[in-house]
Amino acid sequence: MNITSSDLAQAVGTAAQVRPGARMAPLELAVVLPTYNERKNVATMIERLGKALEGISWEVIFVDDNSPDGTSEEARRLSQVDPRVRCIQRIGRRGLASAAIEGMCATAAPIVAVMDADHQHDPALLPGMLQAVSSGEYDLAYASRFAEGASTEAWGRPDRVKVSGLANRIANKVTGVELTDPMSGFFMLRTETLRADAHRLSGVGFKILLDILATVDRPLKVKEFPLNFAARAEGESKLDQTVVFEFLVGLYDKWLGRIIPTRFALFGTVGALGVLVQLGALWIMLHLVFSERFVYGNWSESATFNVANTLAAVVAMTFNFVLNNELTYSDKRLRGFGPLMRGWAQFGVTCSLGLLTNVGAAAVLKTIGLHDVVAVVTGIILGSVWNFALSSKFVWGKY
Ligand SMILES: Nc1nc2c(ncn2[C@@H]2O[C@H](COP(=O)(O)OP(=O)(O)O)[C@@H](O)[C@H]2O)c(=O)[nH]1
Ligand SMILES: [Mg+2]
Repeated sequence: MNITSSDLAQAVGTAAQVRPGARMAPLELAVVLPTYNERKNVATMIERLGKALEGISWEVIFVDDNSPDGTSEEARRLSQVDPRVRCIQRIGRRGLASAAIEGMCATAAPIVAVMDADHQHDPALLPGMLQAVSSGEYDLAYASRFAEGASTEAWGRPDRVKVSGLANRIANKVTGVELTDPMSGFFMLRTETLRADAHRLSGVGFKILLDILATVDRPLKVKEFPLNFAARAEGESKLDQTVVFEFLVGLYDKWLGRIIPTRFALFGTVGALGVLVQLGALWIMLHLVFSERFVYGNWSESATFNVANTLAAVVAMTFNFVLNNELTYSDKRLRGFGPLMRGWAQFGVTCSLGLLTNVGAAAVLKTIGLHDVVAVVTGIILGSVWNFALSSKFVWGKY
């Protein structure tokens, strides 16, 4: 029996809502749209995709990181009456690159595209890109903001154009990938190409296209499509604040990530900054707070040192918690007063072993006559190994 869209409509009693052209032929193309707070763009994107992809059998997959604005609910609402619409709602996760990878791995379509959901990418390029990839002539098609015939004028962000230009040059040098816009978030390839190397993609920070090009061993034949990069339709950019940081993290991950894992390197860097904070706090306490002019002047020198160093370590611990929450674990960031206080307390508890090691080792080393700085730094190194192991599991590791 052939089921038509009007049969479907009758069955669910929503004739008016079933979109014409719902899939009756084998799936040709999946469009993955990573989303975070894009509720207002969901329906209009589906509409534009429908127009651009007429005559093509396609589906769209929203990969939403549990956006507080209800993007997932909106996608599911439309999905109920349009089988071309799917939604992956990720809980306790953040990250554009990993969302794109999960979306691309979740389709049965032989070819997959990734686009921004905010209307900055023109869906009208999709049929041409599909033609280039499905004909077998090219392995990958992508839309470039900087190719001949492209423009970024409508974007209205000359500052971001400059950052992108610089990032492109660095990326070209480090990865050897020569494209006019390797940071583009709009591209298409065969899903089997992606799947073959999905486990080797870094999925952090990096723009996913560059990640793919730098990861796949054999060179991919790439076709460039000039893009008129538009201004965002609704909502606001999530990458404005972090675009430089994400870029550097991605670059590190591709470059040295296999030797020292990126997260550990970030944790270590934050820890190193914490060392400076602890030394600074210790200096302030020894010279200003616990100085002879104050009531503690009659404490023994080593007692004063241990009390001051313990307090300095607590200051550094708080500093590390804030920075790790913002940077190292930005994909699992704790938000709001309650979760932050709980996280800080948990960080304190899980680090208390580290803190004991830290302060204890410093005290022992000091009594055997080592210099204050050597004693403190050795304590910090020993303590931070504990801190990383425990906090990544108990403070940010719930998921
Ligand atoms: N799933 C998911 N999507 C994201 C995340 N950050 C950004 N996006 C989406 O990725 C696309 C590009 O992000 P956008 O903020 O517009 O970056 P910009 O275009 O570089 O300013 C948009 O569709 C965003 O909703 C994230 O952490 N998770
Ligand atoms: Mg955007």
